[in-house]
Amino acid sequence: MSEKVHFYLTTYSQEKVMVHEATVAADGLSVKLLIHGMKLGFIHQLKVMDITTTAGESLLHNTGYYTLNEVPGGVLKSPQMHKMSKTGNIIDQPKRTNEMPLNWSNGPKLKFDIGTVPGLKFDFKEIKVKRRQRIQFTLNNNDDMLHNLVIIKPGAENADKVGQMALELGLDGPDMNFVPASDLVLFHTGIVQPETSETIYFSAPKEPGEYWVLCTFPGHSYTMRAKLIVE
Ligand SMILES: [Cu+2]
Repeated sequence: MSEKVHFYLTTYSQEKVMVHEATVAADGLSVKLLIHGMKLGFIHQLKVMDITTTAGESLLHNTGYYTLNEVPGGVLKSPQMHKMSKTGNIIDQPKRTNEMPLNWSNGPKLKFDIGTVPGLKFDFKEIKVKRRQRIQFTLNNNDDMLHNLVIIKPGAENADKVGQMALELGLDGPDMNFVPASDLVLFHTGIVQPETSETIYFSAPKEPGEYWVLCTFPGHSYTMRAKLIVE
């Protein structure tokens, strides 16, 4: 049965979800998982790798399946704005603009199609634009990890700082797309699943400078870094 179900899934739509936290019970007999990305109606496969008993015996069955039919009191897919996080904070992300602003009657001046490459990198090192230009940015996630794209103010220390702030979001991280509410952040996408894309719209800053383009997904910001050069 499971084999058939799995085949169905691979045929139609398969996505990876992220185990954000795993807490082992005091008696060692169960584990509580905090998972980001589960979808209603989907069958979720869980494969437990390399776990042994204290005596060194491995698991008899290391694969399980779970169909998500409902989430009691939960929210399944994050709307863009005004959502409650797990710790009860209101999430408001006004710097994520997925619709072209209505007053851009001539459309964007520049369109960029950006990709990701394995090894936690964007597929570009720098992009040059002119100040105040209307820009359309599409992040295509071509590898098998979760990524976002965050444009922040210039300054090497600021890239480190925003990466650190994203880590410190803790439990609220996934709900906030790992984007901290900070003045250093100018524009951003949400979390982009593997093999999907997201488009954002923004006007280039009026101050020339070398702005950072980061992925602030935990652990990515040190290598997933590029520049938006505003001339
Ligand atoms: Cu990333």
